[in-house]
Amino acid sequence: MLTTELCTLLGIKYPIIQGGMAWVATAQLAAAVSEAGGLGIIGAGNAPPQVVREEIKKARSLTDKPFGVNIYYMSPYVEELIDVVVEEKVAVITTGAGNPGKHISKLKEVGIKVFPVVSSVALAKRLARTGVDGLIAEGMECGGHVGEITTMALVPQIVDAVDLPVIAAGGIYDGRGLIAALSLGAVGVQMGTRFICAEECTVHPNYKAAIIEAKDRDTVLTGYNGHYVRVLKNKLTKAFEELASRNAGKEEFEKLGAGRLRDAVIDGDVVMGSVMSGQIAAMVNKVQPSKEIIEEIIAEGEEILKKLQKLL
Ligand code: TUI
Repeated sequence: MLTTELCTLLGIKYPIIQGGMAWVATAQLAAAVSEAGGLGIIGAGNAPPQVVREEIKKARSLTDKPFGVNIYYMSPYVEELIDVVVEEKVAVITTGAGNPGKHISKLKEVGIKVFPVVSSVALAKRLARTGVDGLIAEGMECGGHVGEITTMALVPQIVDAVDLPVIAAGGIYDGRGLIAALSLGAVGVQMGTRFICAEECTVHPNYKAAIIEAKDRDTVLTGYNGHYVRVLKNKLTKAFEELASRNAGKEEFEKLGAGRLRDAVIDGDVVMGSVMSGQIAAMVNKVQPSKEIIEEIIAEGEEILKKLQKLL
């Protein structure tokens, strides 16, 4: 069976973790992914601590397998959220958009494993020194906020730069992506976009349909001054392009973007909402149960390993 050191480290069956997508990664999705043998993640996003606590309790009622919480370090509730995950003793946290260094000792005291998401070698080296358990190297093929380096180039550089387990993210859809990531030195993969189209994912059906309909060139980077977000092209991205064409300032970008992810995820506004998606959207062509997604990837990965073995 296809297994890696990540499985032992996290107590999971398969080396697949689900992205901690704000608004998207609810308790239902996280529990389904964990129940299927991966690591499900609740995306805390900007949600208040009490909401996140309820989500943790809900996930616990749906699975007795380990799951995690993603903490978005731009949230106004970071300190309270750390208290929640410590009190609830979640197995793992992944972190984004910030440095969890000052919370490591508090988290370690209750045995919580910490996996920050990073998008550059410099950031990977800096966070590796804080005592984290591993890193998630996120290439710019991913959805949402992106760095500048592709998964193919980023993962081996981070693997070489740190003495920690590295999980590859960005551009991974199937068994081919999983084996490619392992070949680059990763111990597992994190996948977001494909899990948006999991049956158990609670996003509005319009969001799933938009991903299913997307073709290879249908994502675009929007943003300003090195801060870019990958989303599906729509009327909102046209409005962002207009801002960019007249060199609008940060305030105008922020005003136009405010609340748009929620509009897409909850209300199903895929016209003026922010439909964050990775470049693999074009490969997603149906809604499937999380268990089927995971088992398909593992079966494909095992077939590829057998084929590759014959090359020797
Ligand atoms: O965070 C992401 N991707 C995201 S966040 C997002 S939008 C959102 N909207 C509402 C609520 C919450 C989120 C869409 N996509 N990726 C993880 C990531 N983090 N990539 C890079 C980083 C990062 C960046 C800077 C990590 C650390 C860092 O700085 C560390 C330091 O030292 O300050």
